[in-house]
Amino acid sequence: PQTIFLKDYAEPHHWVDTVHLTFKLAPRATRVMSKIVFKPNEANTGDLILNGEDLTLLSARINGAAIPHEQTDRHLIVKQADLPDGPFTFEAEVEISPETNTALEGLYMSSGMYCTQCEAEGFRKITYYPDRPDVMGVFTVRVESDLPVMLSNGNPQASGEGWAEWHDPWPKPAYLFALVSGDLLAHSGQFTTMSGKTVDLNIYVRKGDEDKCAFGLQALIDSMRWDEQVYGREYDLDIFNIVAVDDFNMGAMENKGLNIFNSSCVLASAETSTDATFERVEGIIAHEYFHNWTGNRITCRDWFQLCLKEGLTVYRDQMFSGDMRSHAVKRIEEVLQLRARQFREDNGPLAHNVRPESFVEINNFYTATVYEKGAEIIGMLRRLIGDEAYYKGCNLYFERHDGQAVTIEDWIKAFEDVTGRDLTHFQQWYSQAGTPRLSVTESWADGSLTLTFTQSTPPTPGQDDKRPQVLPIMIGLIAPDGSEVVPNTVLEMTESTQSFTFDNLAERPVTSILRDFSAPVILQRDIDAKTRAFLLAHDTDPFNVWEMGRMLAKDTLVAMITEGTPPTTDYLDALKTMLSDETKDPAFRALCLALPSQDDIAQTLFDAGTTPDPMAIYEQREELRHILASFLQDILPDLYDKNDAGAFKPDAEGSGKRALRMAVLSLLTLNDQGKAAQKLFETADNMTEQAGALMALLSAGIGQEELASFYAQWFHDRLVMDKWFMMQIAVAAPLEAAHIAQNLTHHSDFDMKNPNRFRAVFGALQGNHGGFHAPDGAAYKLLADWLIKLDPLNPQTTARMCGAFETWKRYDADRQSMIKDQLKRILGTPNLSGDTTEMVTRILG
Ligand code: DPP
Ligand code: ZN
Repeated sequence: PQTIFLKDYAEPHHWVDTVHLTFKLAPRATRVMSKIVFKPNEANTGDLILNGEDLTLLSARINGAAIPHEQTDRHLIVKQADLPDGPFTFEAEVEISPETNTALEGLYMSSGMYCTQCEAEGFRKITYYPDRPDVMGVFTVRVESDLPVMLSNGNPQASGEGWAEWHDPWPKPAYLFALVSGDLLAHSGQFTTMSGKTVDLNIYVRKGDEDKCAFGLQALIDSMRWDEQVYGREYDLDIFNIVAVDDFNMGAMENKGLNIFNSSCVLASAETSTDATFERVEGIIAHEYFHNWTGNRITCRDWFQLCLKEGLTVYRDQMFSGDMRSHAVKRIEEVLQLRARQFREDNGPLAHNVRPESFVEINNFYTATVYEKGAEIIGMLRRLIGDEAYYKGCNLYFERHDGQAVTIEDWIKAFEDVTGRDLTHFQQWYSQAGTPRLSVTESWADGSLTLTFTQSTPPTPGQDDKRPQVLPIMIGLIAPDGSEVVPNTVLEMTESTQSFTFDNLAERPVTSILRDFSAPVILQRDIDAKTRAFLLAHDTDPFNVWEMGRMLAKDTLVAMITEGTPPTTDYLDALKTMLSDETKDPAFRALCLALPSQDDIAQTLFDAGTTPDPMAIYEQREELRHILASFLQDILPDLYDKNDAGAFKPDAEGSGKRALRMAVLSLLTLNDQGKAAQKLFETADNMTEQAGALMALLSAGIGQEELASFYAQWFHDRLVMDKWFMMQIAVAAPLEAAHIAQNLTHHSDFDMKNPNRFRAVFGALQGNHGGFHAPDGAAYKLLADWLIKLDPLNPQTTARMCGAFETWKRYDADRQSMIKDQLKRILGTPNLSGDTTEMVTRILG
């Protein structure tokens, strides 16, 4: 495999004008006829270089005549000397086999339907083409199929018995191409845009799923309206189609006018989907829709710029979800995710820049760093320049680059131009990996408070010396009586050490630092118990209130694990007060009740210089759950009853109540031998509560009967079955997890070719920290066995799942050596894919 470098970027030798494609669909012998009008790039002339993989070439012509060409297993090349002067038409016919395409990249089949996934480099498995995002063409597509529904990008142009033609007027790179054909039903609606155009909306699904589309359709309509109201962006075709596909490597894909979704990210119904699923569906529908402007109308020059569209689009979908639900709750959930996935990545061997400088397989860079840290950068930019300049800059970017394939520099330049600021230093967020550590000291004299911040970023692979980053640090100052004397203020830190002074203060205030988590850093603050309790009670920033509670919970667990110290009454009382405070949003209280994850505690211990012992972490966390259940026993039943949300509605209010109710139930089950949970399991009319009850029972070591009846009730529903697989592994005791997972791989409903099912089992296993790191190494071996089996079928999903091992250097010598052995065994597998080779090599370091 070859390493590709950002610094080597060169424009293509040829641009594309128009593309005509005809697909004669057949499971093992699909014919693809292409007719592409090329024009030479006068700025960089040379051979015609087309990508193509796994294609059988039947014919190739230029301007109607056969041509001399070279063919490798990756390219078709026509020498410059053999090309006509000026524009020319290239025509080819190839044969491909969608039915045997298990990699789910290019054109493939899923449950009897044809579908495509072309991002990043899948189009080259469909036909010969300059498969790079800076080459944009106008596509016209004819589909010939035995199946009734035939879809492609753009607007429908003509159709007849067994064929349909689509035309997309907007030039696009090949990665946004899509085609679907199947025996599908549409759930339809309409949207009238800000300029009064009517757009037809369809969600296409397999028969039997049509009653799970209403929520997704509403989310689409809400997204379309939001992008008009907030960013002034209107939709630009007559039709917008979404298709649900069961076998899909990612969550969803933003193909122009034809989004393709993993069915788990679009289908939703009260009976089969949890509130978390509803929230995810809403967020992903928005995400893919928002790509229409940030990604499609303006795309990436090359794949190193992936964060240009992903970071920005994640930021946009986060803002949307906050507007639809609660910004405070959403922000806490984002930070939990960021810490669990991105900080974890930044702290290990896979750390990389938000804009990487080299890769072997771009599919390996669809990461938390590119997506979530990429989104944090946009949020910081907005905080630094303010809302008005942010939207002005976005507008300038949209106007200036519409129809272009651009870079991070182009994005930043728009904000420099509207603000007159030099953002060179800020832009370093894209080119320096690692999570900054931020510490702070305070000094007080004569009515002046001085905050002195120090930042440093630990080395990451290939980057030993780090420079200070630009940090927007939002703070507030609170007087001893609880009144806020300095409201939200953004301090702009640019140096390694920097002080900020606040004068004319009557009394020494308490400082609330890094409000709303205004920068993606690890804040190291020595804070005494009194100050923490004060902030817990008086801070006006909900994020920091939660954060204080979080720190208390973490300190409690760390003390239990390392010193055997029982929880302090400070912590227990604070939690009780918080839970009983009915002025606080139930969703927020649920987040406060949730304990830090085992993985989070492991990283915390490691950062503090202690080798984490996964068994001790598991046991002490369980012990704390029991202590909480007993300490809170007076209030739990009442909290449980009061937060019955009644008839199911997947909105913020209902889901907040259910979240709190389920968190309470999990503890209550430790007190009542499962009575309340068993009752709820039987009577619940929605999956949130049914699954919540089952999880509460399983977490308490009971519930096997309910698990069996859950199967009997839901075995016909593949998405609920994913939950059934996942739940029992996720909460298994450490010494049983690998065994349960292994047994489930023999279950007749296990199908390794379906990424959702594979992830249900092995994602749950790696997510069960104690189980994954059980002392016998059984889980390491089991995962490695299955990664080796999956790799020849689906390299992309295999490579991504290797991330389970990325934290291996945290642990003791025994575990390190067991993991290393498994990684080496994977790496030693004959014909291992480039995807997996790159990941394992990087993890081994
Ligand atoms: N479909 C993936 C996403 O939307 C990749 N573009 O993030
Ligand atoms: Zn995206």
